[in-house]
Amino acid sequence: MSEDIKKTINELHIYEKKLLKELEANPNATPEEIAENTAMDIKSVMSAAGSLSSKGIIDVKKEVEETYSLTDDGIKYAEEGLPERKILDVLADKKKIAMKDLADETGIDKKDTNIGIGWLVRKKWAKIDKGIVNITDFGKDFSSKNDIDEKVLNYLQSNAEGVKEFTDDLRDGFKNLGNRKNILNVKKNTSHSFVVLPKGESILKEGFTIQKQATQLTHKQLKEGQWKNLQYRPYDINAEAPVVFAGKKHPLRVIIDEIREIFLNMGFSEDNGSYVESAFWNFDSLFQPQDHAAREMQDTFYLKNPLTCDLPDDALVKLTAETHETGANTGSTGWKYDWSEDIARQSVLRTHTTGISTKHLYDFEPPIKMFSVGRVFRRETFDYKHLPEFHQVEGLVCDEGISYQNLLGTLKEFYKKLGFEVRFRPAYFPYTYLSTETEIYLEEKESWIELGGAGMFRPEVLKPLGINQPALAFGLGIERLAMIRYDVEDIRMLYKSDIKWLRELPLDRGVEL
Ligand code: FA5
Repeated sequence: MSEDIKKTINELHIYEKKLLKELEANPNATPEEIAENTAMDIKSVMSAAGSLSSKGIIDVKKEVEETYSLTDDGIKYAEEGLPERKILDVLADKKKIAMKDLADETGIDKKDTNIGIGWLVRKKWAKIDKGIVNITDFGKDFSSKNDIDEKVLNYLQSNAEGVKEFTDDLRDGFKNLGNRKNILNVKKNTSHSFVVLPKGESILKEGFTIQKQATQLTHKQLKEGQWKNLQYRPYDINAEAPVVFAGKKHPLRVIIDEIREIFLNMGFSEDNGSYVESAFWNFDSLFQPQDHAAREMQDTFYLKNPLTCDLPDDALVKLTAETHETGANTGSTGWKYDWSEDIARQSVLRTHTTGISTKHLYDFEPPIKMFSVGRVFRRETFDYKHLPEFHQVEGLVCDEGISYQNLLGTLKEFYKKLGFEVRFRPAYFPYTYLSTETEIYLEEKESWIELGGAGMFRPEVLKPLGINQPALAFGLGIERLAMIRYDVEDIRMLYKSDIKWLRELPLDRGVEL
């Protein structure tokens, strides 16, 4: 204990010491008195007090005292009477007055007439009936005596220096006047007092001397050796410092950049497509029949402008049509329906990034190792794991000898590099066989969440594009990865711009400056 106290004393600033000593001699001293007795300015006294208080050495008590007085309007009302009183005076004589004649009859201005009539009715001194103001019995009663508001008004008028407190009998009137506009003036006076706490008592008991402390060393002091005899105050290296929130990248941007880096390092090259795509590339090139559920309005955003997109060259369109209808040369029987060019021309907001892969296969010769990152759009209802607009990373590898094992290996490697342990589940996509879905376990939801779909492109996809080598492909949701990485239970958090959450995201979770 004593060691602690000694250390605390050592770290006290000279102003803190002066303030403590003064409080020892004069426990009830006000900040102003302390300033005078110690020859410190009041600012230094308050700052030393704040510092002592943060160390639990003294307590700083703050008291706010309010003084009430009348405003100019208040003084006018005290002298001339409140607007409702002026009207009541006339009403006491005439008993009723038409609303329209009120200003003329009472001789008060329009503003006060309106205020007065309001209060007259509220105080039940008068009733208005079909535009006529009639005095009530209650009003007659008050015609010769003051009500509580007027008593307070008079009291304040006779105490021009201001009133700090009202006796019980006046309190309601004071409240009423306070609720009216521009009658009462409130002056606030804040005062501070200090109380020495047990820790402060121990410091005073231990005792200390007040010596001038060196705050800045001069060249001369260093050169001539005077620094050796100076008094220094040790730094408190445990003192709390203000928290600084450095600017940093959005967590979603961070994870996207990380994903790009991983694929580039794994030898993939990057391609990208456009948000607006033809149904041909988004669906038909993927052997999705034209009556497939995913194409329905509830899943896909169809565009009015442009209403349609151009189709690729005739040979590809013709082969795609034949594959859908009969299987063509793919060894498949096809979907057995009449394929429509009009449906293939429809323009859609891409629902996935897989159309980029088929386009890439059409434009480039194997060997191919391509990835692409982008936004996709679906008519989905928001919930904790669904957004109508989200990001996917698409991957494609096409070469002689590529197998389903390569697909699993590639995905495993990718997720491992991101720090995730995933499981694979058999799945179905119209354009792949074998197909799989990767999943990860969500502790909080006690369920598995799907991270992405993948598979080996079917011959019905590859053959029309002129590809004879096998191809693996995958499409992974990025927001879901971010959700897990940043431990958010609801995917919407990523787009909320919740500044508190963004600020507090620790840098060691991979968030970059
Ligand atoms: C596809 O989009 C396929 N194109 C993936 C694919 C590519 C399969 C290549 C085979 C070969 P799916 O609809 O399951 O699959 O979406 C893939 C991932 O996107 C999901 O696993 C999920 O992580 C994410 N995702 C899907 N819908 C949403 C949504 N509404 N909000 C956020 N993420 C979503």
